[in-house]
Amino acid sequence: MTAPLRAQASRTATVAAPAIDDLREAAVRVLSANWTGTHSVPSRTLYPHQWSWDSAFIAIGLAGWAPERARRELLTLFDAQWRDGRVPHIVFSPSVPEEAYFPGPAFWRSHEAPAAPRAATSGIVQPPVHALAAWRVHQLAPDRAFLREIYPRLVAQQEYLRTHRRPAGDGLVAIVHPWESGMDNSPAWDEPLAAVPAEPLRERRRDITHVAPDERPTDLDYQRYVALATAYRDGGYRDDRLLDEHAFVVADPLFNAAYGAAEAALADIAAEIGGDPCPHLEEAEAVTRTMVDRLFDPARNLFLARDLLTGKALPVDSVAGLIPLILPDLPGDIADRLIDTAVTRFGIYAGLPPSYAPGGPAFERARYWRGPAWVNTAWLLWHGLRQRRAELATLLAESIIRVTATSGFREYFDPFTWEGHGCHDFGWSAALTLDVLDAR
Ligand code: 2M8
Repeated sequence: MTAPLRAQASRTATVAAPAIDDLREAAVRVLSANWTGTHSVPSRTLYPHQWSWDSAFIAIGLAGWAPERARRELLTLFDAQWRDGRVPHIVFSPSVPEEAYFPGPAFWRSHEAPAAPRAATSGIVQPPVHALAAWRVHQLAPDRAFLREIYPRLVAQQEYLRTHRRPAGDGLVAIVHPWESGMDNSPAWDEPLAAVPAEPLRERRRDITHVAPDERPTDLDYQRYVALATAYRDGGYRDDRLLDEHAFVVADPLFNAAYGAAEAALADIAAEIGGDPCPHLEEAEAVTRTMVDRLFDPARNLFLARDLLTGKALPVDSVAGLIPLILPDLPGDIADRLIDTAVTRFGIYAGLPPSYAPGGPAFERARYWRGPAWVNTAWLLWHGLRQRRAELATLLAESIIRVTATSGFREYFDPFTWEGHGCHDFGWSAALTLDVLDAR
């Protein structure tokens, strides 16, 4: 463990009961303020539309006290599902002006794509954590009618990934943009992104009008993000020649773990509504096996992303490499090795896991996904640890509570001091705090 993480280990005081009540009320206030009537925004300032994986996490936090909203959150997102099954990473609100977020609907031009829905959306996806969320919402507020409504849409989401996004034919789902990973400027993307030609931005970035530039991706990153999205859009968002025509094609362990965990959740959902869980269980098992074969690095005791254009593993200690702990079929010995890494290199005894392991050459404690700790990755790890190492899961839940009680529902946090960064009143920080509070 690094020195600052060891220093942090002394912070074991639990949050007192009145403070817990305040925290719960504050979380509900944030989620109420971010609710638009049909869905939630991640942040009223920085992210004024509906984001895909944010909505899944937010639905989980709504389920305990506003279950009707939780279900509406997910159903609104899936109303914007494309006819090919893809669930877009952003659904744009018509009432929000174009200049509020870049790149907005005029950039993505989804209505020109043959499979697009009526709503204006982006054309890329995010980690498919929605089946997991739908199942959790049902566990917290049982409603079979909701499960029956959402199940075919969740199946179509998986089907899109299975049939359109496995370009290498090796069973791994590919992402075609760093934004699809949800961990946009993770150091894991530095190498593949360096091969993407940067083009000068024609539009002004809006993110750095809300948040300090040194907490966000650089201009060079943005130039490449926009170049990649432009190329995908100009190709009609087609996926048939990705390995020949696209400049960024990567298998990410977090994304693939979400895909596998979604199949396991679909098995539960299918069983609950009288469907057949078997195909889902088989697919969950198959993707777990493939991930262990292709992405697990026994020297690092961590799953690594793989660049599918070069075939090379990307040797970066990202928290994404621990997320396969959410796969129910992950072999026990691999899980133990991941847990060891989570404790020794990501310090989860002492706080939330940093997005990138401290000590690595790209580590920055305040810049977005290059070191800071995030509540959603901590929650995914908590979820993965609950059945395997209950005492560690409890510690992680207490850390989520202590960090948000100390610093508020910020977007992300310094992994050593817990100072908050990014925007305030951030949806999934509030929602997932509520979930771990309810699970106590
Ligand atoms: C961040 O990503 C968006 C682009 O999708 C951005 O920076 O503008 C990421 O943290 C992503 O994971 C998240 O879903 C989104 C909204 O919270 O913000």
